[in-house]
Amino acid sequence: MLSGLPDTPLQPRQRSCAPAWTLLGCGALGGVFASLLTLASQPTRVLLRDLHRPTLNPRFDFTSLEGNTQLLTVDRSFVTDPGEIARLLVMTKANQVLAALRPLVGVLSPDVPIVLLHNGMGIAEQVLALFPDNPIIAGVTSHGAIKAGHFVFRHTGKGETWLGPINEAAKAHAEIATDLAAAIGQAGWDEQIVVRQWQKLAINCAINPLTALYKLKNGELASPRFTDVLQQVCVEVADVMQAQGLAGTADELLRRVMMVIELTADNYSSMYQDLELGRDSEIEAITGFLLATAAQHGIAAPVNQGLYQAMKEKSPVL
Ligand code: KPL
Repeated sequence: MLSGLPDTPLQPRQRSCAPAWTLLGCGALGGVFASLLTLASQPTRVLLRDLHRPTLNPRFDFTSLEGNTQLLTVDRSFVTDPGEIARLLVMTKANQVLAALRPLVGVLSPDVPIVLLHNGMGIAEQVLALFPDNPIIAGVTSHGAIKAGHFVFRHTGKGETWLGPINEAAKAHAEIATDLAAAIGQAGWDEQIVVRQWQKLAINCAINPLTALYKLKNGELASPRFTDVLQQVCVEVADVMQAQGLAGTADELLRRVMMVIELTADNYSSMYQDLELGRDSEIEAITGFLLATAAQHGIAAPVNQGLYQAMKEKSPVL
């Protein structure tokens, strides 16, 4: 062997220093997922905006479902200098996804899977246009979370999480759901993720505007006062789903809505929290998407239209 040369062959360049997960979006749910992944010893990094450039890695003050609070040091980097990324989990609000991802166009390697976990629909297709070669995965989750301060996160409700492929390239990445399940308790892979997205859309169309407009906890929607409006919202969503060629009845959607109302009874919906904090809500990606799709099929959706309008004007409808 020639002196000075390594005696083992050089390995092809790997993403050796890339953590298993890079999270974009450190709101309530992003903070809780980053905490749970860190606690499960899955190397996790959060991508922060330069605006919030802390010198040190942030310390998350995380309270679990059981009420245990602990401080977790979470690795961080910045959107402008993200470092190696193995898989990107995007947990911003629906209305921030595209702006958050734009700086990564031309930076993100085309084989890096992008997982989108936000409320509402219609965003994944736009992400695909920005990153046409990357595996794009859409997800739905009904976990409850609260951001109670700067890097202070509370896990307030255990929900279901489902992921599934938006494009062909994503179909080979079911292991992402398995890894996620090891940290958050349950996460499934569903090739027909679009059906689950619509079921979640129905839940958000029903729960989010009403809780935000009437300043209620999710559980308060179980009152008979809301029975008719919840039912009507589900009838309209089911009509649009059927027009889209998807199976879904109003009764089934209503059953799911009532189940989430019960399971997250003590939670404030994300739209309630957005409105209270004066932030933009996800109404466009939720009810706005439903109304746009209904219009394409010539379907009237007056109850959802009323809730949409009320959210725009921030005044209750009942
Ligand atoms: O997704 C939610 C949200 O608040 O956005 C639900 C499931 C309604 C839980 O609050």
